[in-house]
Amino acid sequence: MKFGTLAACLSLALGASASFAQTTTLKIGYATTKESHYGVGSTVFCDEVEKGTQGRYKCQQFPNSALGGEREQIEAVQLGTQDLVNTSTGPVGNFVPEVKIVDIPFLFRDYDHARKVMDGPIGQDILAKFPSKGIIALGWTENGFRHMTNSKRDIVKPSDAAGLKMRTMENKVHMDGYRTFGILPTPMAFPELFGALQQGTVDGQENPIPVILSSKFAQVQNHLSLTGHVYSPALLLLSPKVWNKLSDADKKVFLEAAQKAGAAQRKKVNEDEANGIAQLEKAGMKVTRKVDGDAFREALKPAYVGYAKEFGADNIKKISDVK
Ligand code: EAX
Repeated sequence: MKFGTLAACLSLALGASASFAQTTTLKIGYATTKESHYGVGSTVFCDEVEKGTQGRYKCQQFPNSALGGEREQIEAVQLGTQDLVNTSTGPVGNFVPEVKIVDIPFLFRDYDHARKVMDGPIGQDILAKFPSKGIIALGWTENGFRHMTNSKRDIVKPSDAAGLKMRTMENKVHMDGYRTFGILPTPMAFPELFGALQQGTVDGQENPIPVILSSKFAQVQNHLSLTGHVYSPALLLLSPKVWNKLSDADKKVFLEAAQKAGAAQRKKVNEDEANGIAQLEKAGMKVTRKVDGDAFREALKPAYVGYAKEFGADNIKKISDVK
């Protein structure tokens, strides 16, 4: 074959391969529905990555805990058998202990305070702790302020919650705090929760309005108390197996996509907070709006002694002092 013909064939072949660039499909999982705050955030992330990589990276979404509970999915991301998870910090402290400080009850005043901490040096420093544990934290998304639901009674003060068997996340910081309210904490993976509430294996649970809404807990719980006892951050976690193959330009695309996902997820949380309580009331839940927050904070004091020992009183103060 003449040199000229060979060169022409080669350039054709190269041109063809460039236009049929390899498409990688990323598996992303989360606990709730595609229409929920996690679904909104995950969809924005996926759309931005596909756009920013000219289609070289696409997502396949697995909502509704299709890939298992959050702990299971985090393990799969660490192992590389799952590419991404959009997860609450609930079980994350078992992988990256530095995360646990943000799970302390009544640590955050409101959404503005929480978002400022996560987006500021404290929150960003926590993200930097993940790579050494075999996980890439692309950014903070959001689950929301957690409220208590149960099938037995209104909860206004801790003594109303005392004796209730409440499902909790697999999170020692939460469980130590809830015990001071007299609650009997029962750690359980999220996929088992609806059934446990339906069968009465547990009396109640605690979750943000967006989760209570999208998981239709009004079907199995008739009391909602707006305790707001914990701010539940969430994270977009990526497998290092994917990250290490990315060009610097694609890494930037992934990080920017995570920022946009976090903003979209927070916006959906705002919307659910604004409209969700009325929807839950309409669905039959009796809502206690006036909760004695001071009584809960007072009850929590013994747990704070343990938190100060574990995380350092100064580090806790650094978070509460963020204005
Ligand atoms: O992240 O397990 C929980 O209660 C979480 O809030 C839920 O899976 C959403």
